[in-house]
Amino acid sequence: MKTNRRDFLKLSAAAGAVGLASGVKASTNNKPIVVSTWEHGIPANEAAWKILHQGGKALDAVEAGVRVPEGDPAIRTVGYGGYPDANGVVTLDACIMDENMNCGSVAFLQNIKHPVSVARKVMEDTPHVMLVGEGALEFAKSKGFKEENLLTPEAKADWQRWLKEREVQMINIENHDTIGMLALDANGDLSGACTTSGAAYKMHGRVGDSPLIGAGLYVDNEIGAATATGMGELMIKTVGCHLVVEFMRQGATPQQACQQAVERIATKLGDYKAFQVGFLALNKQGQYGAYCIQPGFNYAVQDNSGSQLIDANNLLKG
Ligand code: SD4
Repeated sequence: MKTNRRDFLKLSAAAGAVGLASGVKASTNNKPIVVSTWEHGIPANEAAWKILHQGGKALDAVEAGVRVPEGDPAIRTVGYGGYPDANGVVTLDACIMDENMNCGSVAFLQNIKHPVSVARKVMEDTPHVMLVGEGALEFAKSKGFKEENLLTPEAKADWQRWLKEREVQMINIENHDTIGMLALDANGDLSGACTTSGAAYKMHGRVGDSPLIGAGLYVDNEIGAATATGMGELMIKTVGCHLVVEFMRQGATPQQACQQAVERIATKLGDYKAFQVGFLALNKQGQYGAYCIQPGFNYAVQDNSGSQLIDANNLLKG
């Protein structure tokens, strides 16, 4: 059997997992480290690691990291090349949060390839946290971002096929891949970023959890950070990432905290089995963990011991 890069990474993750016990390293001070959602987290982490391993800031690392899938047309769920909404329009959601509770966010942003960098400008150059739609676009242009068409011919063809059948797309197992990234730098500071084109063929105007501080991303530099992927409505209803961080504050490991947040969703929301939700968390000590509803969610980790892709444990053991 041919072993491809993905299999190799999985194998190395499995080997590492013996000593890892869900991301709990022997050392309680594992820094720098970067973790991110899904397989496309591997090249994204590589970009973040270039900054982190030279002693750079977590904030710079997460921005540089998530820009990789944002700019990659082959990644159909983030930035350029992302699936459009039901009207055939690519609308992007992103946010970023630093170690001082500063945060910035954009939602329903169109024609800008790197929404995370616009979110950072909102954070740094305005008194606000969130800009949406036309206002966000105007702001981005005023900061020198160039407007460009984000709908690739491949994404357009998929949308045209979808138009014929108009099947409602649920975010379940295959059709999602938001990138959420969390980093702890050599200085011991945490930051996070999250960016997505959202649910494929969503209603025009729909905004998910990814740009919402507390739902799709949360960072508390005393405790830890969390990000999410999957059916955003479930994270919004439970303020999921804030919940994960609060569980860590109460003493849970990142792994336990993610599990408890998924269990909260399962307890509170009757329809949870139809959807996928995955949480990923990193604490102040550099311990990490993840948990999801359905099998299939994985996450990428890069630290001084190398790069790994790890399958998250799930509620509905498949
Ligand atoms: C959303 N949470 O818009 C995003 C989609 C997603 O992996 O995570 N996809 O609801």
